[in-house]
Amino acid sequence: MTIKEELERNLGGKSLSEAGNEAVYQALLKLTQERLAVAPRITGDRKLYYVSAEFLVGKLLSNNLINLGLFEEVRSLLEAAGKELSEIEEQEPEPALGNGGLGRLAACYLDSAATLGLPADGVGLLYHFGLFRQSFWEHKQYEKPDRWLSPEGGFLTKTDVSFTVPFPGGAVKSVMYDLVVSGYEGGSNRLHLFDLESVDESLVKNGIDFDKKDIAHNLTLFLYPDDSDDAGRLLRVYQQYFMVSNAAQLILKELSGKGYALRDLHKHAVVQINDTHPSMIIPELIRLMLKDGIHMDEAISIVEKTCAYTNHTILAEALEKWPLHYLQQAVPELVPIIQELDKRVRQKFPAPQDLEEGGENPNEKLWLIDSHDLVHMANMDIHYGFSVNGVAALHTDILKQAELKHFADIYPEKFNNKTNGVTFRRWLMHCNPELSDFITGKIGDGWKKDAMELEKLLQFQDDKETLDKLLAIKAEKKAQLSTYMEEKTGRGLAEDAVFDIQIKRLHEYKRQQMNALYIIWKYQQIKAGHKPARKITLLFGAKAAPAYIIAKDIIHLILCLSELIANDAEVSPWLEVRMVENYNVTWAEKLIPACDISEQISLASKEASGTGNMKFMLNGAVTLGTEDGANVEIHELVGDENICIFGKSSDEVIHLYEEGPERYTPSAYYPKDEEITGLLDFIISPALMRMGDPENLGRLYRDMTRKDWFMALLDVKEYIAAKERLLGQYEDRQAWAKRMLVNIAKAGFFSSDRAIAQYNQDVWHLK
Ligand code: 26V
Repeated sequence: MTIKEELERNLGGKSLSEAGNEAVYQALLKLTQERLAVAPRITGDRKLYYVSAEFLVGKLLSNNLINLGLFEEVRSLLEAAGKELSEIEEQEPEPALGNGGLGRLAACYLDSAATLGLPADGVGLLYHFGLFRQSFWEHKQYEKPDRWLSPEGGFLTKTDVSFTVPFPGGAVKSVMYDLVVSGYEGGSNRLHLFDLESVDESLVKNGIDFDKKDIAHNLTLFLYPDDSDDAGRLLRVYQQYFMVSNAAQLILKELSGKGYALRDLHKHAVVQINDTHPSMIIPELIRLMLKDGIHMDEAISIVEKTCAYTNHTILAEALEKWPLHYLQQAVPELVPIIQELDKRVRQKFPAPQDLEEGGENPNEKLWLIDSHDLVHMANMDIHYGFSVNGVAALHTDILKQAELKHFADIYPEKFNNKTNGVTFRRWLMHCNPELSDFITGKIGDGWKKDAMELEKLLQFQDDKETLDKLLAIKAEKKAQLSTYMEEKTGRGLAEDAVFDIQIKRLHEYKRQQMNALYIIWKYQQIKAGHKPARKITLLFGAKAAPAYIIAKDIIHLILCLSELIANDAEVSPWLEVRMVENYNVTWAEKLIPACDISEQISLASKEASGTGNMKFMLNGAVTLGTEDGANVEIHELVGDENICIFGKSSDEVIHLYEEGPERYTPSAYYPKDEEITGLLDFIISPALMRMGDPENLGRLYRDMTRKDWFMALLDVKEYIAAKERLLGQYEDRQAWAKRMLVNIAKAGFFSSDRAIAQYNQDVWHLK
């Protein structure tokens, strides 16, 4: 049967052109599911379990079609029937099972592991509600629950695997659901998502509120439940334990299913702990081994050889530390094990004998449990895992030389870097088939399996025809984005504007507020008669954590500026600011291919890697960024000519923090620096205060002029100058197209296939 016949059969005999989009989506889903069901399972003697609280997989239909080799054919069949795949995809709910970079990385890594034929399953939780759905009202963010599960289950399959997880209030049972992860023209692995058998969605009443204490019914309702109170934080511990207990039981079940002894665990399984959310898998595996008669010494030594840890941030507030009494309440059976693990560390690294009462104990930072009875999850991972990695060269250096220096000094052999990567199947082939086809036309399709082949494009860097075509494709993607915006918001975009895009979680360290200061500056310039060479369109996409007040104030500022400018007849022909509502993977897939300038402006040292920066580069955007995270490696690869770097270095920033709060103070700029003062005062100007809420704008103004914890004022002038320089360069269209080409050609290093191959070679040793 041809694909066309199969689809028509799935449509009950109707043709593709007769059927509606929903019916076509169901027909494609069925076709894809049937293919996935028979995709050969990747097997091997040694298997990776990638345990993560987040898997931000995004919509799955196109990705599966690509990996099954059906994408081209389906795309042209639909076209012939007068339909577009992107419209059909609108029918698919997006599983938002993650916050941002960390979760999206996990999804890219599963794709690459399957593509490379490595036996690697993901293990996580089946949240009934993904990251909240964001809406804007009166220029403010509101959150609503995002129920993404469809009654038919979509790509999810319920399995008959179930485990019992002990909690003090009584044991609960799990149900395992599977997503097939198909590799590109390869075999398949699984993403195992555990649900609570007794979960009850009716607990969710007002907005995203629910009874946080009813864990027998709420454990898998939400990704990152609000943790602003004790009950919320305790729920996180319960949730994490539910995840790791299921993961550990699954691992041991598969081990014995293959006929291997428990004490050979480390030979046949490797556990990658993705940030500290799954860290309790260490004591849980030990607990299960003790129950099976293995002694503590041996259990510890087996687990040490099985577990590896990835660190994704140096932000202190994101490094998990749980009060011991929470653990006593939620996971009492793990507490004696954690105490034993801590005791062994203390024996090796005791407090100095002559330590005076209240004196500083230099070894305390190595301990699992500190003197305030806080359990440092990362410390457990580092002592009792065999590998610790950062996610970009600079990040790993900072871990080794500063944040985790005390550990790197005692375990130098454990530390390694694995610069992040992204899957080119989703972030080029799927989201930008025009560019993808063009590249293939130029250099063949070898790059799809070996991304380094993209370098072959360099031979065309002075070829006018190639450069013109690159500009034409960018223009086409901008037009498509404009159409999509028009459909979603009723307002399209000026297609000949330069598109400057900042999309990422809203956080002060990512400095969306610094971009807002640029907007104010540009607004004032235009008002003063200095018009730019062409219109500048600044696009934002970002969700702020519901309890993160300043982040929400920054959204408020951006939305107020957006309206102020739109209503100003003098400025609006030259400047436009748009913030998309409910930014998610689907939005990213539309925005990234249309981007000219990629905003990567974090305070140096704070962005562990970034992965958006890689996706933008791959789609021919030029990075405007600080020397931070993977920007450093992008800079090295493309050279000074093809990136725009500004701002203080990570060394300088770290130095400023070390010197204490008096070292950096916004009072050095406000009100001393006239230009900066004019930008900050604008936040509370009558025009803006009328537009917005004085409470939010006033609070943000006070924060930025008195605290500015992430030092936006430190770099803002250099930032404005750098952006102006880049905008100037944009006007030489041929020279710009060459920059685009070099960025695309040099992006091969950032393929997640490369990253996964390195993890396998250095850490996992799967094949
Ligand atoms: C921390 C917290 C803190 C409490 C609120 C909920 C929450 C959720 C997640 C986290 C961990 C954040 C770590 C993270 O997402 N890091 C990002 O990881 C990306 C992939 O490695 C990397 O590209 C980004 O630079 C890094 O910020």
